[in-house]
Amino acid sequence: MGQPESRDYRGPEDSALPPGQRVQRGWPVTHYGPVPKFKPDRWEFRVFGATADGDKHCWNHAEFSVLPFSTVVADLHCVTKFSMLGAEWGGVPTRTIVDLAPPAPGVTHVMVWAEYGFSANMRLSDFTAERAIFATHKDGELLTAEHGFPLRLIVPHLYAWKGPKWVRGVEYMTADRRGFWEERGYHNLGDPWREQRYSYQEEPGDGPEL
Ligand SMILES: Nc1nc2c(c(=O)[nH]1)N[C@H]1C(S)=C(S)[C@@H](COP(=O)(O)O)O[C@H]1N2
Ligand SMILES: [Mo]
Repeated sequence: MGQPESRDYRGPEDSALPPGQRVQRGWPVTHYGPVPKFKPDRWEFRVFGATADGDKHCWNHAEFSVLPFSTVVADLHCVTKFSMLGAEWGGVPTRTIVDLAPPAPGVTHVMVWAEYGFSANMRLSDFTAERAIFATHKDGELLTAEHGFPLRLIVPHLYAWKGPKWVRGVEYMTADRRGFWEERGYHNLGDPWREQRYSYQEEPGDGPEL
């Protein structure tokens, strides 16, 4: 077989590689801005916005580190067209966070926040997808600083800009709002299987007015 294979299988209609993507050897580093320095005593993970109980939920680094750990195998698709297939991500499933800090009934979307104000929006259903995970590890090793240490989000079925590195929290929202790249020309939904790369491809209903 000449084609790279993903270790996870999504369904008969899917090939391993979304349209227009190619596999790149190694693991490129892609992000906007500088790599933040991790300050363990100041780090906090916050769930806020429209929570069920109206309170903010916070974990310091020690508290976050003892949340139940699990692993998923998932691909990473960058909109600049490289994909990395079959990585094993270890960390805390997004569903665990949602169980511990449930959203209010009217929540439809989340904004995931990272250091320096980087953000990515997605539907609550995308955020709570089965394999979505706040990752601390890749292939059994701690993430490096440039790949998002101490924590990054992986949402396997969306383009990788929807997975902030250096993530610090989640805002529950009762309406959609654009994140950092979604305000800057990238598609509000970002499904690589539909090649939803740029905002000019959006159809009515795909996202808030630009
Ligand atoms: N905080 C932050 N996270 C980010 C980005 C960014 O600019 N800032 N870029 C995203 C993009 S476009 C991609 S492709 C992936 C790249 O992850 P990698 O550098 O580990 O390959 O990180 C995503 N997470
Ligand atoms: Mo990207």
